[in-house]
Amino acid sequence: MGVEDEAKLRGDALSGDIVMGKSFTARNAASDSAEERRGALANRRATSASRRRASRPLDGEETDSMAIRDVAVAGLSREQLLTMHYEMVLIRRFEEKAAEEYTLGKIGGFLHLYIGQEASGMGAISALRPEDYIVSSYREHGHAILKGLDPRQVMAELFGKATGCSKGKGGSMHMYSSEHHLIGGQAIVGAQLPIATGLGFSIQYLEERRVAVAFFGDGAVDEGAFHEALNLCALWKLPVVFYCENNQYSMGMAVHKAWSVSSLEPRAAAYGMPYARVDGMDVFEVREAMLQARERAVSGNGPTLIESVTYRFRGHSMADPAAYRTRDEEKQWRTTRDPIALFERKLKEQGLIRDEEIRAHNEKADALVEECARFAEESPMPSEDELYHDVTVDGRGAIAWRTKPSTPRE
Ligand SMILES: Cc1ncc(C[n+]2csc(CCOP(=O)(O)OP(=O)(O)O)c2C)c(N)n1
Ligand SMILES: [Mg+2]
Repeated sequence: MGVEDEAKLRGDALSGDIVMGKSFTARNAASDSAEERRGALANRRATSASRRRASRPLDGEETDSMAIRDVAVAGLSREQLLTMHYEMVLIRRFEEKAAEEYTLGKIGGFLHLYIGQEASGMGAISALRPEDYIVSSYREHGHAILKGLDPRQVMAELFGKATGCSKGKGGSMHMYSSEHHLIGGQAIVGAQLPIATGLGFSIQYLEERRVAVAFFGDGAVDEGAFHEALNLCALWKLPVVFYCENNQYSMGMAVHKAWSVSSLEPRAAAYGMPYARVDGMDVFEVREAMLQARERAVSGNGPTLIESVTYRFRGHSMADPAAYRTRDEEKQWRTTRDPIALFERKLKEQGLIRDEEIRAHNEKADALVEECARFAEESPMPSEDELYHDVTVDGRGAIAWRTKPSTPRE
């Protein structure tokens, strides 16, 4: 993708914030009919979809005719590696589509994209088992999909619809699925660390063989909750993995301006905890570290702190023009460290993927995210009654009382 395309995308993202406000309403009011609006929407979506396809960089030589080898890499079969490639493409496409829908006013609230961090999520979650818990931040759409949630339900949640994974009541920052053991996206920076600690305690208490993984950003390590969680987990040898996705910025604050040390190693050492620093743009490196941390945890040897060094390619949220860093810095990362392009290059070097397979994955992901948006659009809004459901575990408490048929609400 050229810098100009990126600038255009950024422009779109920014105009999205305006679109959410007055100008969107004005344009809607001016439009002659609902049908006309739907047509305009479809056209805009189609244009953006083709721009997304056109902008996807293919890395390296054309390999359509190359001989494919069916060898395992890092213990992963070609089939598994291709699935990982597809899933990384899918979560990027999903976010691009979400950005587009946000600019169209279909998604309310904030929207934090995971673009650029795909290998960090894929490597980590591929090392986990379905029964393992994960707790994440508000930048969790990719985590949710990689953990097995249906992308349609994730998109519907973004749209605030009843078919969303949190019944439309959570939105972008609160994806949740007890079935997939995703114990939430958390909007409070650092909240996921004590929650993972609690999950770790329950795993140990119930003598289960699984782990709880907290996914958090570099900003969360300056919260008191980080220190409380690490201390208790280390003291009680709880089966927890602390996975810091250091994308080098917390909102507009660069890590080197916020940390008095250059890595999290001293902080892990403060709690006598094993530590690993990995290249978050390298799926294999991340996966290996998470496999080791998981093994340590389920063997009763306690928690690990992993620092995955990565980069978010977009602003903190759709509302952020990222004025605190240079376009050159972003370009450098996008053109030389794109985690999907790096993975493709590795697979090509090993003779494990053809360009036609890369293209097919992109097309399949594009088709799926279009379907997700259609599904979300056509889904109903939650009913008013939903406000009172899932609020207390056992139906007791003030809110449950207020919803008793015999109790007037006002
Ligand atoms: C306790 C708390 N303090 C401040 C905020 C406001 N806030 C939202 S996101 C954010 C930055 C967090 O950055 P980081 O942890 O690096 O995660 P990233 O956004 O980079 O994934 C801040 C300060 C908040 N949500 N919660
Ligand atoms: Mg960060």
